[in-house]
Amino acid sequence: MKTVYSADHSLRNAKTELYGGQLVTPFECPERMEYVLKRVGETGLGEVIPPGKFGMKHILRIHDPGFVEFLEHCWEEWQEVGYEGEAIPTIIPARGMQQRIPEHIEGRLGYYSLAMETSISAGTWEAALASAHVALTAQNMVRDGLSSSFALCRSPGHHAAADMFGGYCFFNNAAICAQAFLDQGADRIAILDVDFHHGNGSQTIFYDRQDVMYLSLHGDPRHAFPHFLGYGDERGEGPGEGFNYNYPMPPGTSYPVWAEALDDACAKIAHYAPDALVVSLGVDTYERDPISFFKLRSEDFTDYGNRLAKLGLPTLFIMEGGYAVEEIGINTVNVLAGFEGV
Ligand code: Q9C
Ligand code: ZN
Repeated sequence: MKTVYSADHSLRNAKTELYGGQLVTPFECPERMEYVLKRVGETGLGEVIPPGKFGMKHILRIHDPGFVEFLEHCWEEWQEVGYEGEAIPTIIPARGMQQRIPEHIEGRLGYYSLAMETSISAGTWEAALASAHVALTAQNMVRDGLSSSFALCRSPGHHAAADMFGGYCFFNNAAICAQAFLDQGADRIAILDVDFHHGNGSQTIFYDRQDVMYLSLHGDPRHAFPHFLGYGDERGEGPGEGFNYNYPMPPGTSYPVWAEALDDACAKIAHYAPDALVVSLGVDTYERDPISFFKLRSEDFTDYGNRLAKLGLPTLFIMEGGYAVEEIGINTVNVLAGFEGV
């Protein structure tokens, strides 16, 4: 399987994450990519290729133009008003407030954010843009007939909504690729999200549509980020009803229970018969992940890669989360090697 990778991810190197009332070094750090890339090389998974050039066209099929413009200029505007730290929102348009876009950067930052752990700093825009291009390059390879490809994306994407960033995500790479498949002639795409966290952005973007089925296995939102979406009774709305499936699971969930949910999701995907499968591949389900509470072991990742292959669908893997940095390479490549039956 070929991997698409851009060194431009390292342009995002935020110094601060608001966590437990403190500013800590972000869990979502550049070193993550080095470990995955190293493992791809060690295992001989396949060629590593750079992203191609795409304009903004595919990104703007998913994201609001005002949001994109905000991301591009946020850091310079933040500095212009004289703030010395990284850009962290302090107020958001909560219940009962106006959903109008303010002029001051503090207000615009709040308007376009869904969470407050993800600081914006120099290079964030460039890295997020490179990440979307990595995803689109891998998508193109599958569109052109490869049976699978791996987009080694950083920043991740599945929390990003049409006009909100957060949860370490800026552009929703999986959603952008699903829409690109459709725009290039596909009728149906399934997004299977195996990251520990619910992909609130991906769900929301396609919630009223039946041309993209979204299925997610994740930590129960009563106990886990993003806390305000990802319940089991969220099934889609309007024409999208019956095309959204959530599998929230409790703290301590280990592989047998998780794999049962996966098999159920795979049966639904098989019945839907999509033209391609997009896998939002987060490996923060790992037992030693520092911010998550599932108990998957490294060998479980190989097993589920194998189960995914049984669907027999053209498959685009998109990197999402995973914060046990030293094991992220092993766990990620185990899924891909399991898929290939190596
Ligand atoms: N107490 C992704 O995996 N903070 N994003 C969680 C836990 C945010 C995760 C705090 C986690 C975002 C792509
Ligand atoms: Zn995650």
